Amino acid sequence: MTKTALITGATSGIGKATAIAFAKHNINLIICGRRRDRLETLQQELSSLVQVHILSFDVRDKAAVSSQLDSLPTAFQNIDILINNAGNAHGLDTIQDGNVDDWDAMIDINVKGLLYVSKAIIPNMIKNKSGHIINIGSTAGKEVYPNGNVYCASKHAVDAINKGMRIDLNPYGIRVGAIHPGLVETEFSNVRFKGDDQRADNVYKGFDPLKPEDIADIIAFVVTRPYHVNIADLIVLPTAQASSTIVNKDLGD
Ligand code: NDP
Ligand code: 8X3
Repeated sequence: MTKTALITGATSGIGKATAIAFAKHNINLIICGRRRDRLETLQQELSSLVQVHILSFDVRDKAAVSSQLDSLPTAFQNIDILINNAGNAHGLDTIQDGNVDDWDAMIDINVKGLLYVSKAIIPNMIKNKSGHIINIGSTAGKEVYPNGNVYCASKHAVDAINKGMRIDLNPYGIRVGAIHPGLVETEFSNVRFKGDDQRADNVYKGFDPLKPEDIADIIAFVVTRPYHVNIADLIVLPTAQASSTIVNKDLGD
């Protein structure tokens, strides 16, 4: 039977690439993000392959998350796969120079937003005794790097929530796993550096970073394994990257 996936953060980067990969695997889509125009363009692009529904909301808005998910058309109410992907870093500062609004954004989006969306979708998975949740963490959820403090904390929280979800949903046969990418060239650094695109571009200069499609391919592989196989935790790095702080730029791009 055709499955339905809800992807948060589908307007850009990893989420958008995952929507495209899923459409090629004949998985119906609920694509989410704040930039509705981008969702509409993606819907047009993919609707010849699968059914695509748009939900435009800010994951920080608890009421909007629950009302949007409560208002899904019948054909989209049974969500088999949840990709908790929406998130970003805001700023790259020492803890003493950190901006409190940036801290709020990262905790509210990357942690609380993921929880709000999950809270709305898990009950139906429990009822079905079936479902698959993939949480997009980060290498920043496995190690802390200079100036990464609160972003790293938010992704460590995703790592812990992923493990907690897997334990608590185990009685219901729900698959839960996380994918933790290293450096992926998306709009991530443009957001982190608040529109300083040159600084953002420099992050990915001098080596061959991951592309969003690399992560999307892996997510598609994970969700298409036989149901008794749960890929629980996966770190994916560009070959040039050994850790958050060690990137070999001698190889070139
Ligand atoms: P992008 O900036 O390209 O995409 C971020 C996505 O998140 C957008 O679709 C954006 O949609 C959505 N989003 C951000 N804030 C909100 C919000 N408040 N409400 C709803 N949606 C929101 O970055 P990536 O694709 O790289 O990031 C996707 C995930 O991957 C994030 O969780 C990130 O932390 C993680 N990651 C990224 C890595 C990288 O190097 N790029 C490495 C490791 C992990 P919109 O703005 O339209 O709302
Ligand atoms: C994004 C990768 O290294 O900027 O999570 O934290 S990094």
